[in-house]
Amino acid sequence: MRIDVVSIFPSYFDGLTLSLLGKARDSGILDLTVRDLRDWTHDRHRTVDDTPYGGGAGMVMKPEPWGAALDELAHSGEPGDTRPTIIFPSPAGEVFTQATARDLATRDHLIFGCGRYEGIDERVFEYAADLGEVRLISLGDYVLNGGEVAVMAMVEAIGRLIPGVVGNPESLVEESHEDGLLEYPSYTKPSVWRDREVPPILLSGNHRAIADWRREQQLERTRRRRPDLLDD
Ligand code: 6GU
Repeated sequence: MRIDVVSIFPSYFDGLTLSLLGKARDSGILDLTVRDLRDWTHDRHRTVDDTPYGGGAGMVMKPEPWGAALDELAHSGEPGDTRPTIIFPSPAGEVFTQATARDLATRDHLIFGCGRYEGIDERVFEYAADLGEVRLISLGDYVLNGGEVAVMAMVEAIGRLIPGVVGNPESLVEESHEDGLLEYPSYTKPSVWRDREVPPILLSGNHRAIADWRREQQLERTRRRRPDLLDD
């Protein structure tokens, strides 16, 4: 999979060289490139924002650097090139879930455009729709200063679903949200720690009983912490 990220703070994404995603990049499974939006400016100050038409607080990202960036990144020039999925992180978008991550992990080419300030000139979204499928995606109902942290989260959630990125694929299915429930509690040695015992069933060797207990724990936790996941 190819992922391009465009940001005015590319160093935010240095963390993506670490750990599993770093390995996926080294091995060629994940072709991840982070680009500075200012590379597509032409003035001395490398300007990416301007005042809003109609007035109001703050600044708006100018369309020209975004247009040039999308033109360059959407057309790889390679034969058999497909249209990219172009994602703009936005608190006004659809909410990102594990289902979104699963969907996006099947795409050949993702482009993430990180907005800052009061947002990006609306015409950029219309233009992007000529180049690929546009998605506005939010991390949840709270406000961040820009899309960078949201894109870090999305790239990690999507990247670990690409075949070969997580060494043991079984570890993917036993996690919170993969089956619509929160995950069961885990324990390791010692069997008694500071007077606290590991639930005895886990030491019983009865695999059927352990599986039943874990499922019950998942349901109980989900009922208590996230009843919204059980509606419908
Ligand atoms: Cl994707 N962007 C910003 N700026 N704030 C957010 C968000 C995204 N998701 C939740 N809050």
